[in-house]
Amino acid sequence: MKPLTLCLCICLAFTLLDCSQTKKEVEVKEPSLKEALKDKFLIGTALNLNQIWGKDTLAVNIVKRQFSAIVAENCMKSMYLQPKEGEFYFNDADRFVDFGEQNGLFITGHTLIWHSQAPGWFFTDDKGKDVSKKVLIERIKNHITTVISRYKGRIKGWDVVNEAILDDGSWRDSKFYQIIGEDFIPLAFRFAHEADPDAELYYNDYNEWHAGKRDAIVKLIKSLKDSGLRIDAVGMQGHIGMDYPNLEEYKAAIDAYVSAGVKVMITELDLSALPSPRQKNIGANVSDTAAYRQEMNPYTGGLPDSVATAWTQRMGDFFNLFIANSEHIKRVTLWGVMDADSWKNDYPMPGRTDYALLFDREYKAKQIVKEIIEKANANSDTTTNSK
Ligand code: 9MR
Repeated sequence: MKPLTLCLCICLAFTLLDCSQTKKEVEVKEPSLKEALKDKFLIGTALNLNQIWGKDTLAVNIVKRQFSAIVAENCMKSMYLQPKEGEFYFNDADRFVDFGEQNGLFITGHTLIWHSQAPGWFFTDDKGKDVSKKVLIERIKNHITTVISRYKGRIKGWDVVNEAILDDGSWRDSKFYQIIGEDFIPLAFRFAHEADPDAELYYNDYNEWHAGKRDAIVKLIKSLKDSGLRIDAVGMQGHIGMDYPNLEEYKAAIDAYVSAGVKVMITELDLSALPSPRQKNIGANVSDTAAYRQEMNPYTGGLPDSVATAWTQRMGDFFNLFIANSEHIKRVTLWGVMDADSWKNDYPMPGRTDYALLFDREYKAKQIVKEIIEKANANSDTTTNSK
């Protein structure tokens, strides 16, 4: 090699080395959500199977870097954990819990008793008829005891009952309710506590800012407490839209739950950027779907700047609320890592392109991530957290 070429090669090598060092430093120095929010609340995400099994490495890197808590999006629901009576399938859930422990993440179990994604056998006998109250209570007990005991001391908190109350405050007419009556809730909390007395226990629901539902949940919390049962927090699913709910309603609900003597967790946060087929009560009722309409899917080629700005502003307003109330909020969990994986692409209307989460379809952090970090840092001298 000629001396000039050699010299050029060495210079290039140093330049490349220098660049990669600078990049490394930038990566190391860039603050993360979990660091910025560590004195406020846990910041979590739901994991899907590709993430749990390490296939989606880009998402896994985001989870490790940005989040301090995880929940399984689907694999711990009863239809997956106990597809046939007495036959449990724990492979995915085991892997999920291992992942959480290996990465020092707070692990929540979701969800023990839910009308949706429950296996059909749970409620019926071998002739297809509804089982008796006694049999259903036995099945609930067996499911809860088996699942919680397996992860005793490792899963720190459980969504014990999910979505048992409707927006107007009446009981959901689920099989649990039809066969057992409202007692299925205290029973589930009792069985959960007996299986792991140290685990935190939660009631989780959507639209909990609706006054009717809010008041019914407050009543439920009080009655559980009056019966000497453990309930640590209410999980407020945060399936929100650009025009619902308003921040005052949401704040009033947080205050109501806190006054009833529990912590609050924002458990399934996503903000749909799309128009909603119904007003104000979209929530997450799995059966409230609408047929696809082209005009309801306006942003297939990307969000226009004005909508992206409004989205960032609105998500930022919610994080301002969470940070201002962090004394009472234990955890804020996003319902997924990046936009392409969000269930909102198919709910309430299938086949749309939504932009509901903090990371975009290229796995890039959206502007809001930087803003949340700034908000947390700006607030860090003013709030102390006892959690
Ligand atoms: O995000 C979940 C989606 O992948 C499933 O198809 C759906 C089935 O009902 O459940 C979704 O998660 C739900 C969560 O477990 C409970 N609250 C409402 C969520 C959205 O339906």
